[in-house]
Amino acid sequence: MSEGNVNTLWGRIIADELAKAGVETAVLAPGSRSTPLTVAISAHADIEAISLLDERSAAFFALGYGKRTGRPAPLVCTSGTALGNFHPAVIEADAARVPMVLLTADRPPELTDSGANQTIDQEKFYGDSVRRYRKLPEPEAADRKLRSLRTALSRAVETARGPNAGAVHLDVPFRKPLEPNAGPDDVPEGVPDGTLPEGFETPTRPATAGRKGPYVETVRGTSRLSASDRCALVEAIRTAERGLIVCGPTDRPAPARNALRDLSRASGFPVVADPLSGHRFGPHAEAIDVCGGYDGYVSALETTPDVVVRFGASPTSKPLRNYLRSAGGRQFLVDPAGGWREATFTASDLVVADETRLATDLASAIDRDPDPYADRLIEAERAYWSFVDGREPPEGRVIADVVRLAPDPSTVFVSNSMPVRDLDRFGRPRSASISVYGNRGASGIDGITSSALGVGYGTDDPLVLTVGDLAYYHDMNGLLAIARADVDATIVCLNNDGGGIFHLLPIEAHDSFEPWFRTPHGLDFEHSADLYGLEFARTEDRDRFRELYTDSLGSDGTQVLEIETDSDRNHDVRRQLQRAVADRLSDGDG
Ligand SMILES: Cc1ncc(C[n+]2csc(CCOP(=O)(O)OP(=O)(O)O)c2C)c(N)n1
Ligand SMILES: [Mg+2]
Repeated sequence: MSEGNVNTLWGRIIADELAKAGVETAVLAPGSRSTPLTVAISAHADIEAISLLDERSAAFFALGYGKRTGRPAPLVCTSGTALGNFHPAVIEADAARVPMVLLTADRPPELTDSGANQTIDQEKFYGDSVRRYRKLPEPEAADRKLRSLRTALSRAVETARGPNAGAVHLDVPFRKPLEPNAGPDDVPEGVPDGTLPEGFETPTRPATAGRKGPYVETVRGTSRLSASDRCALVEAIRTAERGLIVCGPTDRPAPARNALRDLSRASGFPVVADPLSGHRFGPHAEAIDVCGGYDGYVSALETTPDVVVRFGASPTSKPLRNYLRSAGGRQFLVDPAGGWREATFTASDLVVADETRLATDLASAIDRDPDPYADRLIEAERAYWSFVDGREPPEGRVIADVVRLAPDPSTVFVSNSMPVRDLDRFGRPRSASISVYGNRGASGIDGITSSALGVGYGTDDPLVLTVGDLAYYHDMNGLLAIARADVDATIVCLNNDGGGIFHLLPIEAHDSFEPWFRTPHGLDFEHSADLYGLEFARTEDRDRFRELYTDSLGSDGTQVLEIETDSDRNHDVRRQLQRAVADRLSDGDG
């Protein structure tokens, strides 16, 4: 580059500071006002920039990447409606605590409310869905302003990462010229030949000169209970008559697997693991009793625990949530961010502490034998799996196979609606390292494909996406990321021609059910695979699916495997099975 102006300088400092703060990937959507950001970030040697064209899909892709890696992939878009398309993913990031950094380009302030083209009010655009909003000042090559810019960027990355992770929104105004052409004489020497001006390249504070890393280094401790608060918890666990550990959804296993294993062994409390908790699958599932079939049998259990230790967000399973509500006893909700994620309001204690630290501390202070309730739960778990194996409804069977046949290690993304519920009910715990993700923060069926591909971009594991047909339809634009980000996936699309989940609701009995709720569409998705150059196969047969699935996992490229199902029949079998399981458990066949 031979030229530059103050916007070029501003963009380069932003890119440089993001990289120093640990950013390795950024997602850029095309547009003009964001030119200084796009040019600088795409040219930065330490940032892998991905160009995605639809802002809604781009934002979900960045969300997926943030879920898998725990690091934000900054998003760049132009001014106007473009930033509106980030909003659904920002909502999910807020609810599910996913790190994101949004850099929305804006017009100069005097154009707000002027009728100027593509100019909208971008101030606090995402309301309370972001952890922080900052409008950056207009670019200027002044020392203090540039220090403020670096501080804002390094803090944005840190704030986005947690402990209450979420999105940080930086609105970035630019006035023309936006391209890296020579502008008015407003930058110091050095910019025109492509380097940052001396003094702006590294922090100018003498004490940190030459330090690598971000302009502001953040050191964060882990929160730990005081000895007396810990004692109270130890006492409650030690004297429990019937104890249980519940692990709800979270993107990083919390507590860490070994710490959970130690706590379960020391307390004698069995573990109930949501499929999105990071604890349903993994080597620890061999060392301790991990229960995964509860969604199918917990409502039939007569006994409830009197002490429950709960980690993560509220469980996906409604039967489990109802069971915990009916338990009533002492329930400890552990949340390092001090949030409240328990909508039945039965938890009695909020424990604000790091989950791993807490589990390790408790494990070293307790030595309690399993109680008869633990034995009963484990017995029900064993009986459940041996009974349902081979009796699953058609869609549940596919999901059971998806995790049963997934390689070790692998990463599975599961869509909302029936896929996540079926995984909860039919995904049997395994000792293989299968990392499962979903968008359960706000449970949208938008952005599923993009989120999955973003997750896949953040790992070397083979990637599987299990998705319903409406969710697949919703984010077909997201398929573009397969080529543009070079991600391979096995996409299992359960096509029941509409929203099968609505069969679970009383609206099923009304005339409006079919046209307005189940909404059959009759789309042939093979065309979508053709459009994006993907392989496509369709089957109704279980054995054929298994074959296609294992072949896909063992080959390069992306395959879309469509399984045709009849949602009516699927729900009939699901209901019958539920009744049969309940009868069996209450017969004491255990
Ligand atoms: C963005 C968004 N719009 C609407 C909904 C409401 N909704 C929940 S599930 C569902 C149907 C999903 O259908 P599909 O993906 O085919 O899964 P299935 O129910 O058949 O398992 C709808 C419309 C939602 N959760 N998110
Ligand atoms: Mg469907």
